[in-house]
Amino acid sequence: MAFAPDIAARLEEQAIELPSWAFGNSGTRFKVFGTPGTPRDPFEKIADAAQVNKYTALSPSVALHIPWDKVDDYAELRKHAEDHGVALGTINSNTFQDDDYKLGSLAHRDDRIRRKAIDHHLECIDIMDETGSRDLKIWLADGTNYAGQDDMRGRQDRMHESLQEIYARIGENQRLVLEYKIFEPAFYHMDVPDWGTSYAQVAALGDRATVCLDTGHHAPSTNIEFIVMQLLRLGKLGSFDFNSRNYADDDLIVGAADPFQLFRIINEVIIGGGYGKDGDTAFMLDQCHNIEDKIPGQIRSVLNVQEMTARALLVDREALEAAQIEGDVLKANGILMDAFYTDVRGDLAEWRESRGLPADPMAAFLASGYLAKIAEERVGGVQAGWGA
Ligand code: PSV
Ligand code: MN
Ligand code: MN
Repeated sequence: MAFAPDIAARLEEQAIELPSWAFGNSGTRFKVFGTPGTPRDPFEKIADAAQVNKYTALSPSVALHIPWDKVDDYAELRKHAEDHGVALGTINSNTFQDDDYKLGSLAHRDDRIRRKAIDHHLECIDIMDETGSRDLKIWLADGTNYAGQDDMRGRQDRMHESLQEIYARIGENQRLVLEYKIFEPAFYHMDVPDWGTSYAQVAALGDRATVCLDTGHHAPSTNIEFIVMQLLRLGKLGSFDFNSRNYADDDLIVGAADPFQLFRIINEVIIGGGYGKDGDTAFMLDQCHNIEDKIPGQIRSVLNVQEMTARALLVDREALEAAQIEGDVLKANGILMDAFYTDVRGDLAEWRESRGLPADPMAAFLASGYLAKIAEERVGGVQAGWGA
């Protein structure tokens, strides 16, 4: 049985941005395992990311991380991406790998260091103007390790002032997206630990400032779909960083640890109007592939998101609402579970073929010989920003 035409059409609206850093080698503090053919520069990362889109048509853009993806000529990088059938997407800033930022960046007490961190973000916006990117994504490592180490309120106030200066430079068609994270690298408090803090900070800036929800950045057992609902309700869910976690910020393949949670999250995005061409919520991946091949890892990831999106689109909304009005708890829950338990893999294969895509993108990519080709051509690939 093929998808109903309305569902088939809605699936076409799916776009999942890939992180450039997923294509570099990464690892843990214990070891970084290299992969043959790892990209040596941003141009090669984009070429690899374009492979994912080529076989799935799900990932039309690539996020960059500055300075990891710094180049002399961004117009050239943009052209290179377009030649490979993808666009340059979100620009991620980085104020966590410089000695100056040991005690913070945008929230730092020292004017000089705050200035340096603000200037880095202004530079990122200049880059966005050249790459045609809409979003500046800010994730801050700022925080403290010990009670009493610093005045938490003062840090919040300084961060607000810094963000205001950055926001003032954000263009009419651009957005500032502030990501939160419960802990790490700071272990006593983070300056943006949760959605409420991120919301309070972006709400104080204006309409073009929103929240980024990274699925790996919560305490265990947090009801993430509730946060999704609330941020959409408030018009502030700018983007997702999708990944899976079992323990901390694991950055594993999205949908690997808990596909049901991914289904519930996407279900709330659809209900809240964040999905597809009418929605303002960007789907992105934020993952690292420590032991698996990177391109296949990304292919698996976007297919997982597509699969849970298809299942969430299948929810019988009318029947669900009727059951809710009746107060029929088990019926309502059953309707949702019916959609979740539907095996959509055959229908998705058919959907792809009808659009000139391979029914099995992973098999088609593996058969293409691309991995062997890059392994031969590229020597000395780079480490992503993460790892040892
Ligand atoms: C650090 O936790 C992090 O994984 C954040 O999720 C950012 O999005 C990402 O790094 C890239 O800066
Ligand atoms: Mn993230
Ligand atoms: Mn993270």
